[in-house]
Amino acid sequence: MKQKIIKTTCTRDCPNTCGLLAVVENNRVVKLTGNKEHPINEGRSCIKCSHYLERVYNKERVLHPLKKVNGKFKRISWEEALDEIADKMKKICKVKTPESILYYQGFGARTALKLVNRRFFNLLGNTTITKGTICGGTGQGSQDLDFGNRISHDPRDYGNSNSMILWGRNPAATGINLLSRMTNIKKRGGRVILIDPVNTETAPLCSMHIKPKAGSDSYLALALSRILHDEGAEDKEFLKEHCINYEEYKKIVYSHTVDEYSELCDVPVEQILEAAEVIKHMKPTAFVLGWGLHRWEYAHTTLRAIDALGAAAGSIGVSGGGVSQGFEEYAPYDWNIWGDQLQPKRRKFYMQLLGEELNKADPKIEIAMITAGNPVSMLPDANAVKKALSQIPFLVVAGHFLDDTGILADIFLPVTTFLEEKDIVAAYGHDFIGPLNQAISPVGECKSDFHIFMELGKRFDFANEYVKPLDQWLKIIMKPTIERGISLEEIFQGGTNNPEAPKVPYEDKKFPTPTGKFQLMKEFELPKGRDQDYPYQLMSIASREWLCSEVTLSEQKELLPMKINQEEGIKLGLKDGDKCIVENQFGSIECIAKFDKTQRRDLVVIPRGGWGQAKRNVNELTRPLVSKVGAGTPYYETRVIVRKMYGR
Ligand SMILES: Nc1nc2c(c(=O)[nH]1)N[C@H]1C(S)=C(S)[C@@H](COP(=O)(O)OP(=O)(O)OC[C@H]3O[C@@H](n4cnc5c(=O)[nH]c(N)nc54)[C@H](O)[C@@H]3O)O[C@H]1N2
Ligand SMILES: Nc1nc2c(c(=O)[nH]1)N[C@H]1C(S)=C(S)[C@@H](COP(=O)(O)OP(=O)(O)OC[C@H]3O[C@@H](n4cnc5c(=O)[nH]c(N)nc54)[C@H](O)[C@@H]3O)O[C@H]1N2
Ligand SMILES: [Mo]
Repeated sequence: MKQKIIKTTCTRDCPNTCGLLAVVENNRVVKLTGNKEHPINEGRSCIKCSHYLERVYNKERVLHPLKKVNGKFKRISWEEALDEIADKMKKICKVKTPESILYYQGFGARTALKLVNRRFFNLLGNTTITKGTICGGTGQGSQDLDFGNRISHDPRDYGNSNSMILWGRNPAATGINLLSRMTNIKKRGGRVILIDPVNTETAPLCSMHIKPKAGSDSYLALALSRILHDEGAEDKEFLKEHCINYEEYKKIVYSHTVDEYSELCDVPVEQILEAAEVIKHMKPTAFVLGWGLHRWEYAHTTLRAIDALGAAAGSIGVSGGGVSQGFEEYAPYDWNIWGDQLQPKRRKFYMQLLGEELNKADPKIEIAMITAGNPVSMLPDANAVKKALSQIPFLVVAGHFLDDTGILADIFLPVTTFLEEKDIVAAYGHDFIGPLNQAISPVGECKSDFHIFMELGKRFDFANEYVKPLDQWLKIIMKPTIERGISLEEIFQGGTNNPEAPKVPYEDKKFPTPTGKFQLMKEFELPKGRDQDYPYQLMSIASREWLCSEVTLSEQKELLPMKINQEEGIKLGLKDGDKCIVENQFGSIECIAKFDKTQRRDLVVIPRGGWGQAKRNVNELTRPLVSKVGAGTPYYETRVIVRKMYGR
């Protein structure tokens, strides 16, 4: 059998954005593996990749357009589907206002060509779009305050680190590219410390695991800085020469003793001292922050206290050091193509408050289109989101499966996977720009978002300026990168580093802040958490086995696991493996209790991403809220009670 090997890149919502090789026989991908030539993943790939073909060729995948008639989906043609969508949109624009049309773009895939999606709605008029983010906004917002711009170290630079502090990150599940770099630090005699309230799969891979009270890390960062200051081990030159607000920051650091901090973050003093020893003696220290840290209302205090600790530790602008959080995955593209400048005055809904925004909308939403997202499973207060989306007169969903959002659609449009597409993708975990060379033709009648929007665009009077061939749009969108000397051919042959990306950010100690200096935090406020009468903090974190809500129904036969400290479980009358109820003011779900002897007693852990259809949606319990900085989503500001289930 003749085989083809196609170089492509994973576009799934994950910081790794691995370079992959698709082995193709007879227009079918028979194997998907890591590409050894890719400088970041170097041939590695994760469990999600090895199972991805099961998703591409899954019998639950939708392969032709569907329309709901009398509550049941029936197959229709693309012509019918697109005509109906275009007619309804034109009518609403005429008899009401484009404001009654909502576009919601999820985080499913963030490739170059996706920029034309929102452009379509901007050309249509002052349609409603979303603001805020359900992923990394808080980290970006906070680091922008300190550094002027959030720029992270290239993962390859960890080859120069002598220690690493993984703070609220779970690379064993979410970050395959970090694992070998962690191992190499340990091999060189350095230490890798994990700071995470949860016992994750990453903990056994680290030299030490510190488990602070969830959401209280700013106290831990301040305690570490206080020890450095007490011992005269702070980076005096950097703090005095390259920072502003040093006196104010020092006052915050000295506002508590190490013992008081230890109590506030619930970490034994000995552990804080041990971590301080590593920061003092194993320089440079790379502080590597995850996304878990973001999901708190006051997450900026944590981020900013860690940035400041990085400054005190002498990590900033230093090879092998840094406080790295993430990368701008849209960096290589021309943002004008989104076309938001065409609609400067328009309504925007907070993504994370979608249920509430839809309920109070005036004018109300008549048509909504959702692409690459599953808001019913992934937004907080899922019950409210589901109810509000169900009430929209005409809902169009473009995706792969009839997930919790898909099943609400009036028209469902089946979309290709990245293996069926030509495109370009950048990452939020590194600076490498990767190609999507089309490996196979579309499965069934699926079409890419790009082709859907082009064909929809043909039906409108702005078609002339909107409808262009794919290669032409790619050239337009990639213009800034092409101007930096990179050709598209180079990208399609394997990819390239973003030429703008520094290997060691801020090596020149110049910061794009208004003062040109690193801005240390000068205020500190961390109010007491809410709902203290509910005993457990609910940590709804990423699962190692699956990605966000990309699961199928047949994989969701069991109830969600809920990890609880063994003694707490026994206190509640539970046995390991018992069914239980987890509930609060937002909802109630059934779970299977899984005992963990060493887990913190004040929290329970339930993986995110399950579907309500399978009684596995943890977001039926989460609080809809916007973080104080960066318009992020504080999913973990949620507390619950756990009850034994009787009589079932
Ligand atoms: N297998 C898999 N991979 C994924 C995903 C997935 O669902 N599954 N999701 C993808 C997405 S969308 C993203 S954004 C990334 C996320 O990547 P990560 O940030 O690595 O993963 P998370 O589970 O979101 O959070 C990491 C850890 O933060 C911890 N954490 C939460 N709150 C706190 C706190 O207050 N203090 C401290 N110190 N730690 C805290 C959690 O316990 C969790 O273990 O991964 C991507 N990759
Ligand atoms: N409780 C709780 N909830 C959370 C989080 C948490 O920590 N706790 N984390 C949050 C985070 S970090 C994130 S990023 C969000 C993710 O929230 P979403 O982006 O809504 O979730 P996904 O499950 O990634 O949904 C993406 C969907 O798009 C589809 N898809 C993939 N590629 C394409 C494409 O090219 N076109 C189209 N049309 N569809 C495509 C996929 O099949 C999938 O169904 O969830 C958030 N939700
Ligand atoms: Mo995310």
